[in-house]
Formats: sequence, C-alpha cells, structure tokens
Amino acid sequence: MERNTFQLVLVTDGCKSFVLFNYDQIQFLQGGSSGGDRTTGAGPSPAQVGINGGDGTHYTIHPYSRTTNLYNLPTWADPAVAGPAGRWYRRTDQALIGNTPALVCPRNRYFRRRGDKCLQFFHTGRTYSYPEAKAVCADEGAELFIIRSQADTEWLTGLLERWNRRTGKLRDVWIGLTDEDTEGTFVWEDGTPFNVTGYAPWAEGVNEHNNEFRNCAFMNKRKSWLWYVQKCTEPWENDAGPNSHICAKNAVPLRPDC
Ligand SMILES: [Ca+2]
Repeated sequence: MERNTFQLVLVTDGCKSFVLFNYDQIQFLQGGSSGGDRTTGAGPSPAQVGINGGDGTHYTIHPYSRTTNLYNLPTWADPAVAGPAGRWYRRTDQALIGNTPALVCPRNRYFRRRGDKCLQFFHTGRTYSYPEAKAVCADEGAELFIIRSQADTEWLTGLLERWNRRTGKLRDVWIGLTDEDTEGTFVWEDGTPFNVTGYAPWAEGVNEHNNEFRNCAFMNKRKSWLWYVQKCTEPWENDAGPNSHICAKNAVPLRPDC
C-alpha cells in the first residue's frame, strides 16, 4: 500500500498568514474530470496542484503543477523557497495567494463582491429613469455597474434569475452604458471606451431599435438579459421601462494596516 507522508504547518500573527508544506512521500493523483482513472487516480498527464481559497478568487498554482516534477516533489527544491528540498510555502491572506493584497467589501449593503468592485442591487418596485439610477449610485459614492466580460454577464444573469424568482417583480436592469453624446457611439459611465468589436451581448434587432431617442442600455429580461436600448427617461412606449439597477463601489484592501 502506498502511503503519503507530509507535514502541513499553518502560521498566522492575526495579520499575515502562511501555509508551509514539508513533503516526504507525496503522490498527486489525477481526478476523473481531468481524464484520470476514477479508481486508481492514474492519469494521462501530471495533476494540477495548488491552493484554492474556495471563493473563486483566492488561489495559487504550485510551480510544478502539471509537470513531471510533481512525481519527485520531495527531492525538488522550489527556487522561490530558501531551505531544503521538499518544502513549499505561500502567504494565504492575499487575493492571488502570495501576490496581490486581498480585497474585501465594507460591512454595509455593498457586500457582494465582483472582481475589484462591491455591488448593491436596487429594486424598489417602481421605475427608475437612467438619470435617477445614476443619482442613486452617486449619492452613495458609487456608479452604475460596468460589465467587463462574458464571465461578468454569466455571473450576473444567474443572480438576476434568482433575484427575479424571489421578488417576481424584476423587469429590466440599467447598465452604465449610453450613446447620449454621439448617436451610435456607446460610452461607459466611468468614461472607459466601449469597444464595439469586443464583448457586447446585444440582443437581436438592437441596431434597428436604437435611434437618437433611445440612448441608454439595459439588460432585457424578455430577451434573456441580452442588452437593448431604451429612452433614458420617461415616457416609455409599450412598457414601463427598467425598474432596477446595480451600483458598484471599489473594494478595499483587507487589513490595510498589516
Ligand atoms: Ca441611441
């Protein structure tokens, strides 16, 4: 029978935290989802090895992950670690473990973190115009949430679906994007340029719908939350207009005094 022997040391002074591995005998097996044998763990390639904080943000990869060095880990010296072979440590109280300071959201209503932003969802059951939604955010030192990627969209769509099931009253959701200044040229609320050839999940037909009167973008519930445009202020024709929006503030460093 194979037996793995290693020592795991956790160290913290209440500010900085470290994890230290001392390997004697260690064999990393390959999971079934990575093509490994589900019974023996034997795989077609070396396993992926690292530390995962469990929140999708805090992680680090072992320098020998997915290399054959893993097979001889106790005899290999990590160039980043002074001392004998078979030792590996990382600081674990930071965002990318061992690198950037961890970010957290303040303990108020802006508790939901996405990347370097803290979010608050606004939905009171009444209609907000785009300027009203912007003003609500500005009053709290925040701005309308800006969608940067497909991953942002997938994450947000899942949240909106759950939110909609819970409230049953969610309609459309403003995003921080308008072509008010120059028709057809969209600009994010924070002034960052909108790359028309980049990621932009517009709903089908938006080009025909967009005109000099419809300048504010929103996630359209009836079009699977794809982006559409609407008049920024009332009156809206044929529907009540967006009634929700998301404000975002910058996340702050965890324990900045450490
Ligand atoms: Ca327009």
